[in-house]
Amino acid sequence: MVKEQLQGKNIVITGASGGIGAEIAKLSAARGANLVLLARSIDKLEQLQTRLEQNHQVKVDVFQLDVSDTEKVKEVFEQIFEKIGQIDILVNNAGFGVFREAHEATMDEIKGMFNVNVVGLMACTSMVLPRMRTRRYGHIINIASQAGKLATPKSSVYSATKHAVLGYTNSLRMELDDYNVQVTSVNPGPIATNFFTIADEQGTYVKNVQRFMLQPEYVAQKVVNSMLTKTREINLPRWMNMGSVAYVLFPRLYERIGKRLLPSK
Ligand code: NJP
Repeated sequence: MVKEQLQGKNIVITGASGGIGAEIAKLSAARGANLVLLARSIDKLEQLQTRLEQNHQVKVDVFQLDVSDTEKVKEVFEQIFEKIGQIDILVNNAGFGVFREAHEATMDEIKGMFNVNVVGLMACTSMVLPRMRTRRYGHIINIASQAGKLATPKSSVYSATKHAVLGYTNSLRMELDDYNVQVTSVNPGPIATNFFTIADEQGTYVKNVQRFMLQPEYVAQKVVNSMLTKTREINLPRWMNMGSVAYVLFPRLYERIGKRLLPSK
């Protein structure tokens, strides 16, 4: 993608206070995009805002937002529209996981994951859809997961949320195809971020997948390169996506082997 393509565009990123979201913010600013950064940790957002505005000729706005609070989502997006006019690209990145077997997951964890990963993502998307459809312009990028394609033991709830994100994203793409609005899902494998502080309290999974871990900068680079292009999905690493293809083709075999061989959580 040519660098100029993002120059002066308005990009909103949820979950921008760390991990992949913060890396996407840095790379987008380096390409001249103006940013609106959202997360609960307003102090971290403000630090990133200062750094990006110092290093690049861009405007960065920040808002404190828990995406699971749908009333607040509406309020914040109305403030964003008032402040910057149009949103060209929405990156739905906020999310978390707790790796437990289904029988161990509490209702609070189940509702928490669905409210952030699914309902929050849909709430933010709903706020940009009317204007993107009217303008016949825009790009919605949903950070899903390989867990949205490939079920693994000990991630039943997290995996269910990401399957939901992919179902929603695939429908959305068809609904928006005639409106020139692009829709991309991003399905990475494990990435070295703070995600695992909550997801994998014991550190077992991190230890088992250490050698496969992607770096957040690499994932962010792929996401930013896809902006305003017709990219259906980003699957990282490529070989891991072969697993989800094999799952579709040979589900029984996969589950028989997978329950023993998949990296233990
Ligand atoms: O995780 P982390 P990642 N409302 O923990 C924010 C997916 N993914 O960058 O609110 C608003 O470093 C949180 O900010 P704060 C994953 O499912 C990951 O790895 O201030 N924001 C922070 O900025 C997720 O969708 C892996 O605490 C909320 C950010 O989200 C996305 O990648 C693999 C929030 C999380 O940063 C980014 O995760 C994969 C809320 N209620 C998919 N709750 C992986 N890391 O291995 C959290 O396939 N945030």
